[in-house]
Amino acid sequence: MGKFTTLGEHILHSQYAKANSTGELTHLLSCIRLAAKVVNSEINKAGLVDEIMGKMGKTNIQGEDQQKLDDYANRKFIDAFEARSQICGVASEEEDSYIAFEKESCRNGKYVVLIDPLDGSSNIDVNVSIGTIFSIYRRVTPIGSKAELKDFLQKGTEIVAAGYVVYGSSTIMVLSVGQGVHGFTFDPSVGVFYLSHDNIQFPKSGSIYSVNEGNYPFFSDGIKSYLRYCKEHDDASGRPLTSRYIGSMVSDFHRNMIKGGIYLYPSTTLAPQGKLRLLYECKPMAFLAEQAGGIATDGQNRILEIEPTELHQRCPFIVGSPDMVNKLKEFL
Ligand code: AHM
Ligand code: MG
Repeated sequence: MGKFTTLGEHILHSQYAKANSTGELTHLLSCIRLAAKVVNSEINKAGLVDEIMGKMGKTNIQGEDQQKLDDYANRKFIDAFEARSQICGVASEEEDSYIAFEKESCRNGKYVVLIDPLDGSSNIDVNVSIGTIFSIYRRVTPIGSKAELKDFLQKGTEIVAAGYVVYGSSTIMVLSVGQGVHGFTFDPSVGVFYLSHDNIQFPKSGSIYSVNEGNYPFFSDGIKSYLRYCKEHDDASGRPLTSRYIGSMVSDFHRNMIKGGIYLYPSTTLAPQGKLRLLYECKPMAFLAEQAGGIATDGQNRILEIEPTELHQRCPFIVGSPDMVNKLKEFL
């Protein structure tokens, strides 16, 4: 595809190239694009509009504070999904349970969406990059029925499409429908996402490691030795590495995928399953990582092959350039 290719054109092109494409996924992805634009516009007002800033004063099912923008983004995406008929249900990090849409047209939808509407929410109030993460699966229950839990508890190997939006110095949507990873930068003057990063590949190795090192005392001995290795001086292997941690996984992942690096949120003695959610955060990013030639693991298992047992399940997560992830594994 040439210069000035839009996200819409790219989606159409990738779907038309597929046999048996009914256009439903195309419509669904357009719906995500539209909701992302709406959320982007609201995020850009954070700090200007008082009501948007600050906490909602309530917590989600995982006991975390919900920010107003979390709630706004959550509603915008869910409303957009319900307004179209391609999906029968949605599971969101901000909802207690999954939502099975009642409308008959939705019950005839063949997809479900899992979403983290605003990842990195602790960064909202301080003008630091945040993002949206989504993944799309084909339902396993019969078309025409209401979505059920088993539609959402699928292995990552079943993902049909996944992506994220980074609301940063510019807004970018990064998407894969299983044919590589492509990035589209938003031009706010015309309201269009243009293809800016065609066929993104993780560099084989890199010089960046991203981790919340404040958790060091609670890491396993293997992770501690790996972090010491990252900081050792060794000219031949280009160490010490550079430490970069934004605290918005989407943004840390995005930078590492472009520049080469590794992101880790491992288990700790305080949180043996780590912090990140398998379904909303780890699997979609693992899908994108593998599509871009990277590796995503919990330390032992390929993330995409982990069988989920509950919606808000957490999972240790290590993702990045293949040589770096393989190096880390030697320490575990
Ligand atoms: P969130 O979805 O509630 O924002 O939490 C996920 C975020 C990740 O984006 C980020 O990498 C991590 O939590 C940061 O956690 P910590 O503050 O413990 O380093
Ligand atoms: Mg999140």
